[in-house]
Amino acid sequence: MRILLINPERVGRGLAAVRAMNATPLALPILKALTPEDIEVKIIDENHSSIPYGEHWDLVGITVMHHVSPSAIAIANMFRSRGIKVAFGGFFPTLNYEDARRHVDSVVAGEAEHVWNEVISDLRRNQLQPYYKAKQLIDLKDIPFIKKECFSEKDEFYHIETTRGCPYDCDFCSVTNFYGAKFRHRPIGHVMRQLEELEGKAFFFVDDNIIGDPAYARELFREMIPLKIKWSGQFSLNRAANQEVMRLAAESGCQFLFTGIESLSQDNLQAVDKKWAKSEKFAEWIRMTHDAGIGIYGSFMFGFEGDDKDVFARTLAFCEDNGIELAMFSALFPLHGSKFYEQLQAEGRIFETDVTKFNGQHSTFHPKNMTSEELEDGLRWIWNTFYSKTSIKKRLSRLMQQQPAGEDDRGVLNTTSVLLGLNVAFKVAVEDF
Ligand code: B12
Ligand code: SF4
Repeated sequence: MRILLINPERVGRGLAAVRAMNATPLALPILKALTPEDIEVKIIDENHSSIPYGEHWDLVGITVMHHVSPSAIAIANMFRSRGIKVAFGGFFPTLNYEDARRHVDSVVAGEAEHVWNEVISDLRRNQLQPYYKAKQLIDLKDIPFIKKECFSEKDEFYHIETTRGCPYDCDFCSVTNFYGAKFRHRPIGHVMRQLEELEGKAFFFVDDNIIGDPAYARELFREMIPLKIKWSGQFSLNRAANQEVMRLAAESGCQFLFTGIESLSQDNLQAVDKKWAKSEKFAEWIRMTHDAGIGIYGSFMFGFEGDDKDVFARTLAFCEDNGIELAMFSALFPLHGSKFYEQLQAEGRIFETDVTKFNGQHSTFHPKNMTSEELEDGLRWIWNTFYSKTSIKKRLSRLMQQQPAGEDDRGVLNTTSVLLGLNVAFKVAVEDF
């Protein structure tokens, strides 16, 4: 038997940046690791390889976020028109089952670890069911060990996870709806074995908050120090105040952390239930992260109820004044499956019907204090200005003085090189904005 697993091509601008941060989405190597060895499994990330439509497959599995669902449906149609069975998994089919089920033979809702075996045995008997969903969230000791060969040689770094879920529940986010309110941990021994298997490249921890539980993180980072790896991940900026854990993160090889700062206005943050965020502390927490030797990849959103068209200039000044090395700027958008979506839908403010536009690059609903055009113009302006030569120099000068760009004796890039390289990749990517 042969199974093909697909990550559909990213939708929207900025493909150059995606290529610079190339990594196989973790769901697919997990599925491969869960599949019995007598079945051949091929993984295709459409961002880097073309889909082998001409070959025979017993099942095609596609991982689908909401905004890529039209192209995932087109891929499914191509295979199904040739009599090949298709299954969807991930956020789109789980949170939009009625929309998804019409286009596929099977929907695997929620986590795959406890149901993939059943999918395989039904497939062998030619009795694939239309819907699979595990009865409960898994114990993270059941995340399978993944052999290196399940990842692609083209990966710039490997995805890995230590926890699932998030201790918070912001209104605009769908993570808690999908993964539940419980913050779960993977046994540290399992994480270590996985890191050792994948040794040789840098890592990105896909956890929503790698320091969500500081006690667990402390123990994990201590264990990781002897591995001498380089890694990045995501955290909530308030954790920067815990200097012990930040120092251990740096010692264990952390180069930069992605963090959803979202807005500099406390009223905006309050309105979307981003409880932990204290805007008057942001500058101090960024400084503490830098003091630990870790770079900041900040994510900002625009179009909150309190945002007017001056918000872009204020945010740029904040990023430059605080030496934020890397940033992502998005139009706030109502993610399907979030409380914010329900609220805007009830108020009749969502005007966009094209789901591919729900990726942060477009205005999709009527903001209160600016027009949709002002939102899109402001967004284009801040991307271009932040990734201009002048701004890159200003923001990275501190880092470059501390540590010149370079690599270690195994050829792994140091923090300055990584952040400089990513700025250049984003600079190229924004040229088509
Ligand atoms: C890492 C990550 C990324 C990475 C990698 C993306 C990727 N394809 O993996 C990068 C940085 C590229 C990224 C980008 C974006 N992301 Co993102 N990302 C994540 C994050 C933090 C973790 C994903 C992950 O690897 N989890 C671990 C794996 C193991 O879990 P999983 O993917 O859910 O898979 C499990 C099940 O879902 C299931 N499953 C999944 N797929 C399949 C397929 C089949 C066939 C089967 C059977 C089962 C199955 O089995 C797996 C094991 O149990 C999630 C948040 C989260 N906690 O999930 C957001 C998330 C997926 N991203 C999101 C968004 C919106 C984006 C962006 C639009 C952000 C932006 N503004 O640019 C872009 C879009 C990129 C694109 N493709 O167009 C949203 C999607 C919401 C939605 N309803 O669709 C999420 C949920 C975050 C959120 N705040 O809600 N992202
Ligand atoms: S936005 Fe970030 S902090 Fe808020 S619930 Fe989602 S993952 Fe958690």
